[in-house]
Amino acid sequence: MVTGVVLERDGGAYRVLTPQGEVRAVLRGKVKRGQPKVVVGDRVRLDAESDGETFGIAAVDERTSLLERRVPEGRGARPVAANIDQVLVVTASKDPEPIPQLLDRLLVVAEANEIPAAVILNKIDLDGGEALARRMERAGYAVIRTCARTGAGLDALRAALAGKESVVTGDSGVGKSSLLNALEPGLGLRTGELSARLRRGKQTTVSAVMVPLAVGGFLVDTPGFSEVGLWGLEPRELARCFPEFRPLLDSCRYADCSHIHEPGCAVRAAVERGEVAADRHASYATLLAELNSAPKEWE
Ligand SMILES: Nc1nc2c(ncn2[C@@H]2O[C@H](COP(=O)(O)OP(=O)(O)O)[C@@H](O)[C@H]2O)c(=O)[nH]1
Ligand SMILES: [Mg+2]
Ligand SMILES: [Zn+2]
Repeated sequence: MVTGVVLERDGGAYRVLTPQGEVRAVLRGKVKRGQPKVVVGDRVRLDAESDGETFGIAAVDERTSLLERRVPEGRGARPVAANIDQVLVVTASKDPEPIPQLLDRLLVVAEANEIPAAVILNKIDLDGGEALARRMERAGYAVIRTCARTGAGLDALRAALAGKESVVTGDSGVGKSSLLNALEPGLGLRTGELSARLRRGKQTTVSAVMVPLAVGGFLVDTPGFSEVGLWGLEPRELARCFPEFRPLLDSCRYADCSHIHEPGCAVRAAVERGEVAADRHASYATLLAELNSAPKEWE
C-alpha cells in the first residue's frame, strides 16, 4: 500500500503525490460512497488498480484541520482543504495602504478553523510599517518582515514555509506572487490568479489546489479564503478568535458577555487601560455584528 497527499481534484479523479511521484487516483470502497469526502490536502492510502496506471483511494487518514465552506443556497458545509498547518496573512506596509480590519478578518478565519496564523509585512523598502507590525505582535501574532524587491526577510519566510502545509492570503497587490516567485521561480504562477482562472474554466465551482514547495511542504491555494472560513462561527465564539482577548474572557462579570456594552467587561476595561488595541476591539465589534446578522445554517 502506497500513501500520498491529494494535490487537486481532476474531473472524476485526483492528482496524488506519492513518494514515487505524482499519480492519478480514483475513489474505492467506503471512500467511494463518500466517507469521508476526499479533499485537497488529504493524506490517503492507495491500492494499485488492475490497469496498472491509476490507483484507488482506499482510505483517508485522520485530519488535523479541515477548512469548510457553506454549500450555496443549501444546508451544511462542504470540505475545501484538509490538514492546513498555518495561514500566512500578507500585507504591504504601503502601496496599497494596509487595511488592519482586513488582516483581522483573515486572522479570525484562521482562528475560527483552529489553524495557527502569522503575518507577513511586505514592501518594507517603501515603509518600515513598524506601527502595524507592533499592533499585530501585541495581538499575539508573529510578524515576518519582507521585501520581495531586495530579498530581505526571504530566508525567514522560507523557514516558516518549510515542511508545512500553508495558506498564503491577503489583499491583491500586497506582493504575494512576487514573494512566492522570489522564493521559487514560477511558484507565483502555479498558485494564485492564473491557476484560479484555469480552474474556473474547467469546473463550475472553484476548488482548492495544492502546490509542492522546493523546501518541502505545500502551498494551498483556496480561492475565496475569507468567505470560506467564517460562516460556521457562532457569535459567542468570536472573542476566542482574538488571542489577546482570551486571557480576559473569564474575568467578565457576565458569562455570556458580548464585550460590547455589558458592565464589568474585562475586554473593554483592557481597551480603556490601553492594553488591548482599540481598533482590534473595533474589528471584533464589526465582525460580531456581521455574524449576528448572518442567516443561520438552517434558514
Ligand atoms: N517596492 C516593492 N514593491 C513590491 C514588493 N513586492 C511586490 N511589489 C510590487 O507590488 C505589485 C503587486 O505585487 P504582486 O506580487 O502582483 O501582488 P499580489 O496581488 O499580492 O500577488 C507589483 O508591482 C510588485 O512588483 C516589495 O517588497 N517592494
Ligand atoms: Mg498575485
Ligand atoms: Zn466582556
